[in-house]
Amino acid sequence: MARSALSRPRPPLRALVFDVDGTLAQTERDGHRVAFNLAFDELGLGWHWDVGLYGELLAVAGGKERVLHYWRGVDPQAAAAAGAQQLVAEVHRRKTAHYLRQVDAGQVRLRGGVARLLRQARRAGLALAIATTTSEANVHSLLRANLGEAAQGLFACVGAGDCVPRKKPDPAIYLWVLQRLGLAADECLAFEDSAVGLRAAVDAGLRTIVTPAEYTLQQDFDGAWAVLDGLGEARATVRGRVAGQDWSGVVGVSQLREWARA
Ligand code: XBP
Ligand code: MG
Repeated sequence: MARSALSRPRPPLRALVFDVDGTLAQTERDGHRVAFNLAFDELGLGWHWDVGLYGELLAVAGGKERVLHYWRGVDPQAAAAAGAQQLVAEVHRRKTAHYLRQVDAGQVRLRGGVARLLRQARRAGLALAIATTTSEANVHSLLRANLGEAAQGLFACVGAGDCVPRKKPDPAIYLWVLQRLGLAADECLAFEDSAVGLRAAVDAGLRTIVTPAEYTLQQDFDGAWAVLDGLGEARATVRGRVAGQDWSGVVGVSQLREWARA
């Protein structure tokens, strides 16, 4: 009798797919938020996103979408007027330039264990990919500033920003990445930091490891395969829950292969 899909063994792990903001680095509070405020000041908009307000606005993924959402809240008429989209685009262009300057100056560092795991995964023959809402230029700068020119060759595929029409929590960016990789969801693991990102990854069928970031610590990660403090380093193990069980250690390739098979 043919085996049912339910009893079919899971295929071996082939790729790791990483979110960027919050997952690779804590970019939001002191990076993107500051850059948005500089752009608002330059354009004389009289807007300021403080730390608390920005945390609420992060519910809307995508910088342009976040600006428009905020504008609709403070001045719905102006936000609906002709030319509103151009202003949003100009805010975002300036904001991106400010953010890139910070990243290129080395002010945004990768989270602990990220560089180690990326290198270890490549050495072990796993493909690496990015699935993010942020703009593609931000991703390349962050990787180059932290990993040097070698970053170029590390990733098989970078899914970013407007390469799909709908941003997270829609699964489109993860489905785009899977298609580019030519892999099925059960051959990959995703890494996310937020409930919005987790939704996107899970709806694309990916088993997901969540490492909450400064803005997402209190969120609900129902549906995650694992929720961990971070990825860990040799002398800095992390703790968390994996498949409903307590776990502590350092996230490495052999551990990920085991989790992917489970
Ligand atoms: C996070 C986002 C982004 C950033 C800002 O993306 O939602 O909008 O806050 O970047 P992710 P942009 O967690 O998916 O990496 O202004 O370039 O959108
Ligand atoms: Mg994120």
